[in-house]
Amino acid sequence: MRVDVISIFPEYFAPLDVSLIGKARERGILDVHLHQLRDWARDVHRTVDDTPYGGGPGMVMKPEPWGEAIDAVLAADPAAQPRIIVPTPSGVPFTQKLAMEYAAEPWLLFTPARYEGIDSRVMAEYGARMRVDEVSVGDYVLAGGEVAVLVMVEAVGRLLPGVLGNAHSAVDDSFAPGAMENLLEGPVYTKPPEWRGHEVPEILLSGHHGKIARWRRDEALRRTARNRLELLAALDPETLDKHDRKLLSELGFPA
Ligand code: 6GU
Repeated sequence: MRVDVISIFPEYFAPLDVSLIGKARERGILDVHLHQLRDWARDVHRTVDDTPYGGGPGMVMKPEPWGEAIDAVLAADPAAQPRIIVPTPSGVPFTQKLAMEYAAEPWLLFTPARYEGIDSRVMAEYGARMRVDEVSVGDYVLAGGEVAVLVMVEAVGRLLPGVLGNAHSAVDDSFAPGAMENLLEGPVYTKPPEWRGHEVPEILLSGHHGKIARWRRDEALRRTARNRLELLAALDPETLDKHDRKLLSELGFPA
């Protein structure tokens, strides 16, 4: 997968050199290209922002540098088109489902903004020619979209074939489609079996795979009920067995 990022802070993306994503890049699974937006500014001060039409606080990113920067990235492969992802707190929520969709794309272009965002005509211009998604990573406001891009590249990158080993697959992830859809993963343990008087739940030491799977599902249901009631409400009743229903009604959530 090719990933391009245009930003006034390309140095913000140093973490992409490290760990899982750094290794994926070394192995050629992920091809990251960082671009300095100011390289496409035309004045001596390399200005990329201006005051908002209609008044109000803050500054808006000018359309011309973004247009020229995006055109230059598109020209890298005129036969293909990237999916353009514009990080903004006003966007659609970034979810595991969207991460999986992006992981299936050959080419992503991220355009993280500073200030109050990018002149909306940039999204209109490219949105008429290709897919442009305005995406938010949560209900809070960051100082800029760069950290949101790091979040998305990490979530997408770990789903690329060959990035996680088989031993460490993404199928049991919280939010993964299938059995874990709308469920949070429960607690995990490793050696020693007792630490500061806290014991590992005995069932995990039993070697009884069926009972362990059932216990893990119970814990996932409990944790979801405790931390994310709205996810519990979104559970598909078709995916709940008799034991799930019994547990949920004991927790005070009759099916
Ligand atoms: Cl994508 N950008 C900014 N600046 N703030 C955010 C966000 C994005 N998602 C949540 N908050």
